[in-house]
This record gives sequence, structure tokens and C-alpha cells, in this order.
Amino acid sequence: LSKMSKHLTICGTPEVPWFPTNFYDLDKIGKETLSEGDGIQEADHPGFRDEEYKKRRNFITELALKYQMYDKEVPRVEYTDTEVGVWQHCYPKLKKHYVGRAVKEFNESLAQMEKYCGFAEDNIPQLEDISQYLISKTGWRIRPVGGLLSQREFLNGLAFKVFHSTQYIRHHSAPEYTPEPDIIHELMGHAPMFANKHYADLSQMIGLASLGCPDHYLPRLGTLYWFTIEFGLCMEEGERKAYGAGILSSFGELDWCFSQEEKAPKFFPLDCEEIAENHGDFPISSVQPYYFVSESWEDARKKIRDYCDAIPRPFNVFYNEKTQNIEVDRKI
Ligand code: HBI
Ligand code: FE
Repeated sequence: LSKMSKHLTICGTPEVPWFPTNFYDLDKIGKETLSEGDGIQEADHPGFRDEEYKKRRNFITELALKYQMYDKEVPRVEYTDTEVGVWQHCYPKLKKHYVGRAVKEFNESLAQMEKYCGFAEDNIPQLEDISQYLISKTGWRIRPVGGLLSQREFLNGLAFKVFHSTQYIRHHSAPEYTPEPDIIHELMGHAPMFANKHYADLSQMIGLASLGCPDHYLPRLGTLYWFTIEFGLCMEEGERKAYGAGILSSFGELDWCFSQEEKAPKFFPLDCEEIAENHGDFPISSVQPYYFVSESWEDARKKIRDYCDAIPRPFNVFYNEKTQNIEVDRKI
């Protein structure tokens, strides 16, 4: 299977978008990111005019590009004092927000990760240490990546229990804002939740559904991912709690989402069909006007599984836990 050909022939269907089936096929993805080439392109990036920042970001990005799935370790980055300063600003403040707002699984994992993988106020944890921890808990691992990946590549990785994570940190002039994923979003939003099987399974289900998903259909999975893994809430002992990484890694979103004031967001019960069909126009640079809340992990699991089962594909895919490969089966 070469990535040169953009399509696969599966069960006699010539127009299936290429997807990785072998663990090492993952080395064929993650090479192209939104800010590839001459570095950061978005005009609203606080680091855009800072040559030193761009150089540093590129250096860290280069490390990620060289990484191969068979490498033993994710390269460690020695973070500068400025970078650690950004982390130091965010870490204790975010942790304070988590009290009473994050699902208990998140707070439990974070406590464990402080014990075992370097999460601390004065230390930016290393992706390698987190990856080893996740492997021992749920079999998930972290692969470094240079920036925002395409929807397809990013979701495809999840099928293999691989989370693509950036390794650079946002610009120090605006420690509470980033227009692109950075290590604070990945580690303070996603990483602790991947130590939890319920959440990790939801991610993998969406990942598996994305393999060979028709181009016109893929954005629906992206939208479902957005309102669950990124901005999802879940009921816990009668209260709404956040499990979405986009909420947990953002001060503004945490405040807004739990605001008691009159002008507060709207909450709807989780409805995958409704989300995927009608809510693709979500804002990406402001807080969400509404959120979807599941009753429990089981509720989220069942609804997402049912939605993913209905993906229009002439084949089924299975993840083989032992070989870490994807098996493909004709749909009967
Ligand atoms: N790329 N590096 C990276 N990190 C993400 O969190 C990410 C991504 N690409 C797409 C994406 N997230 C999602 O928002 C969906 O579009 C799938
Ligand atoms: Fe994310």
C-alpha cells in the first residue's frame, strides 16, 4: 500500500480514500501540517513576528518530522526558561479551574500523571514519559507532530490508538491564547483523558470510522469529534462536568461553559446525528455557543458507536490489538 496512490481498492471498490492499515503506515502521515513550509502563516498568531520564536518552533517541529514509529523514544525537548514560564503561568491556574468542573476521571489521571510522568507546575512533561504511562494504562501512545494535521490524518491515527501531539508551546506574549494546538492544549486537555478507557474508546471509535471514509462524509466525523472529544460534557452525580480537551485547556472556555450568568451557553443532550448533520459551522476562534452533554460514558459510547456503524463504507474495519494492524472485512 503506497501513499503515492491516493485511493485503495477494497472489496472491488476503486474509490476508497487511502488509509493506513499497518502500524508503520503511520509514518506516511503527519508530514504535512497547516503551518508547514515557511513556518507560521496565520496573521493572528502572537508568535508570527517573533523570528526567534519561529526558529525555536521550527526546531521542535523538525524533531517531530524525523520521528518514526519504530524509534524507541520520542525525542526529549529541553525547554527554555521562557517556555517553562508559559507553562508555569497556565498550570496552576488551569488546575484551579478543574475543581468542580472537570470529570473525576480527568482529575484522577492528572494526579497520577503528577506522580508518574512529570506533570508539575515548574516542568513541561516529556511526550515520551506520557506515552509510556498511557501505554501501561490503555495501550495508547503519543506520536509527535509538527502542527495542525488534516482532519483525515489526525482521525486515522486515533484508530491505531495513536494521538498526534505537538511539542512546542504557545508564544509568551499571550500565555492564555493560541490559534493552533500546542503542548498545553495536548497535555492539559487530551493527555489525562487518554489514560481513561471510556474516553479513549470514544476517540478510537471515531478514528476507526474515519478509515477510508468518503471525502464528503468525513467532515461529519470531524464535527462529532469536535463536540465530544474536544468540547464534550458528561453528567456526573447530577452535575455537568467537562471532559472535552478544548474546554479543559482553555481558561475562557472553562469560565464561559460554567458561567452562572444570564448570558450563558446552551446545553443539549448528546445527539450524534444532529451534531454531525447540522452543527458543522462551529466557531474555532471563540467560545462555543452551545455544548452537548452525555448522560454517562455508556450513553456516549452507545450513541457514538451507533453513529459510526452507519458510516457509508462497503467494508468494516477492526483494530487487532496484538499486531496493532487494521483488518478489513467485506460488509455482508
Ligand atoms: N492536528 N496536531 C493536531 N492536533 C489536533 O488536536 C487536531 C489536528 N488536526 C485536526 C483536529 N485536531 C480535529 O479538530 C478534527 O478536525 C479532527
Ligand atoms: Fe485537540
